[in-house]
Amino acid sequence: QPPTPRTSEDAIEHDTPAATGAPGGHHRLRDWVASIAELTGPDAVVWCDGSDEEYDRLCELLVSQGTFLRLDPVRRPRSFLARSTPDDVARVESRTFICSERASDAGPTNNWRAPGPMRTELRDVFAGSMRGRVMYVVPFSMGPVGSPLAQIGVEVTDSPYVVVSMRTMTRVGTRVLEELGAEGDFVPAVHSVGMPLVEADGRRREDVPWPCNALKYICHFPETREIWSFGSGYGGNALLGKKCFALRIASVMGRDEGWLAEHMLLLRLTSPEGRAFHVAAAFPSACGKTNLAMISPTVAGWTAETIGDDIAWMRPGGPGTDGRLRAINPEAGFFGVAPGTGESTNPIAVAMVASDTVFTNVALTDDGDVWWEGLTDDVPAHLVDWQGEDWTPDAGRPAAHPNSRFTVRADRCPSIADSWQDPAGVPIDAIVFGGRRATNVPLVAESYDWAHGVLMGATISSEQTAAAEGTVGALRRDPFAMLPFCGYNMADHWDHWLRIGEQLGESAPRIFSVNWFRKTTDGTYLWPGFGENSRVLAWLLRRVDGTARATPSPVGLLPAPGELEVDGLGLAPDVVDELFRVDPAAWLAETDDAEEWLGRFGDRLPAAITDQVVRLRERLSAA
Ligand code: GTP
Ligand code: SPV
Ligand code: MN
Repeated sequence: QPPTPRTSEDAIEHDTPAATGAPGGHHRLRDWVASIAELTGPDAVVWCDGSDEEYDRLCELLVSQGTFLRLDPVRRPRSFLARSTPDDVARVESRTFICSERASDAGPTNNWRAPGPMRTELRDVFAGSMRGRVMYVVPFSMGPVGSPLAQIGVEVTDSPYVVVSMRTMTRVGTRVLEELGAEGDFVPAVHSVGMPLVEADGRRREDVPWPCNALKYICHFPETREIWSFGSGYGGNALLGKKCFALRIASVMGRDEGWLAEHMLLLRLTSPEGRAFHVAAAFPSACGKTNLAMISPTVAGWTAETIGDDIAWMRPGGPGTDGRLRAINPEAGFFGVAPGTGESTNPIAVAMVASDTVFTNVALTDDGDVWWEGLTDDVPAHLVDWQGEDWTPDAGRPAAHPNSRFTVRADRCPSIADSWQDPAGVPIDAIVFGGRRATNVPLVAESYDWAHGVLMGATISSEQTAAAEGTVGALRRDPFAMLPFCGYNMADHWDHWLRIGEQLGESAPRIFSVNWFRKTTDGTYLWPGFGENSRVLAWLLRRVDGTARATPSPVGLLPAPGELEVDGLGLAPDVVDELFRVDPAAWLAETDDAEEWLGRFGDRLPAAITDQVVRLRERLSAA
């Protein structure tokens, strides 16, 4: 049912919007919210309390507006399907800007814009952008409320879809305002879908199920720690606690304050002897973080528990602690890729989304449930695809968008660790870097030392996925899996890592590289992946506890013959050889390419990285 049409007089009456649920104490927060309302001109301002009632009410509203379709309450309780417009399905890296005072602080891998002109441009696009809509104020905590590692943000948005998603993905509401008190610091984050319901001439227009704007801006001001996002309703563009705050802004905070904000999953593994390890792993978007975070180990005696699937904030322990690197998951939910998530690949995620989940851009079954490629082996004979069109298996196009997603609270995850909300974080034993590489990169390699590990992270390359706009399959460098997410000069980020390594000294985690995606010449994966990746984890954690052997190779330490448990996989010996084959000629070419790419950073490139490239070349030439 569309909203009741109103007249221009109504809009004028609402120019000083009524504020519901406004807090008393924090004047800076109240003044900022009032200034955004004045700029954007909503009908009303609603302060969100984060309650279940509020969540249910907004879901009902989304159903009545046609944004949400309620799924069958027996097959998929308390769950909804949203369909975006076809041009708002992924992050827009070309419209993502870092507006630091100096261009050199954004570095060659970010789109830089001067803050002054960008502010002027943003004032123009945001002026009146919420007319006819409600502006929601969403106070949120990244990290357990009150944890010394947590940070607070406030997102104002004209999208109820964003409010319910933020409620799932972060800790929202009154308890956050209490924590903020009267003077607490917060990151201000402004979001508008950019489709006012009152035109400039005062005429009211009807809303659409997925409002957005062809013009998009995802802007970050690192010095003032502000976020402005316009024109998109999609996850990474609109849920501003996630990539915008927890990575781009937080990486700058971490640089200034001595900690790390990384695009990493967090996993707790327990060995057959009962020793617990914690692994942090960085893979580019849609390269397997959620899957690894929810792994069901196939190696006898090992168990795995999930702590986070996308972002880790890590800090060297302060005085009074053991001095190790401690990590929290700043999020409270999972925004995961649906396609490829099935009973055989990720049964934990399948169980996790059995209820209480919002699905975006997946297909709808005839009995009111959801489906996507890879959910089941047999394909339903009829579906409604992600664009709302009839679909049959011979349609010649996927039923679910390749970047379709589920949004669900972390506590719905059957493998969630008891310690996932530990305010002190968990101590990290191993850091893993990976990408999607059909050739060259071995299944697993251990770095020779911390600086070599930083080179491994700095030179991650991966075939482009559907998680951002661009040509799927094209090879691109994605250092630390942070190419689209580092809020400052990437070379300074490596320098920051080198310093943290020095600070950690003997207690530093070991660093490894992995690649689950190596292929045969005819294009099939050499490694079974998913649960079998536990075999690789078991080896690398055995390295941490000093019980597994390795052999040197030019690119790192590889499992010594027989040390990687491959029994029962039915892999031919030449497949295992191929998984670990390091072709010096191909690697020298790869190193040329990496060096040329590193050259873009000029004299910001840390000397230790240049030195590591020299050593890599020496090892390759000697091979
Ligand atoms: P973002 O949420 O975009 O950051 O993605 P992610 O890194 O969490 O990736 P995710 O775990 O959702 O996996 C993305 C795609 O890779 C899915 O289609 C998975 O099925 C597939 N995938 C994950 N792990 C493996 C693996 O070990 N082997 C193979 N072949 N595919 C995998
Ligand atoms: C990614 O692209 O890395 C994601 C999805 O995790 S988004 O939240 O859109 O960034
Ligand atoms: Mn991600």
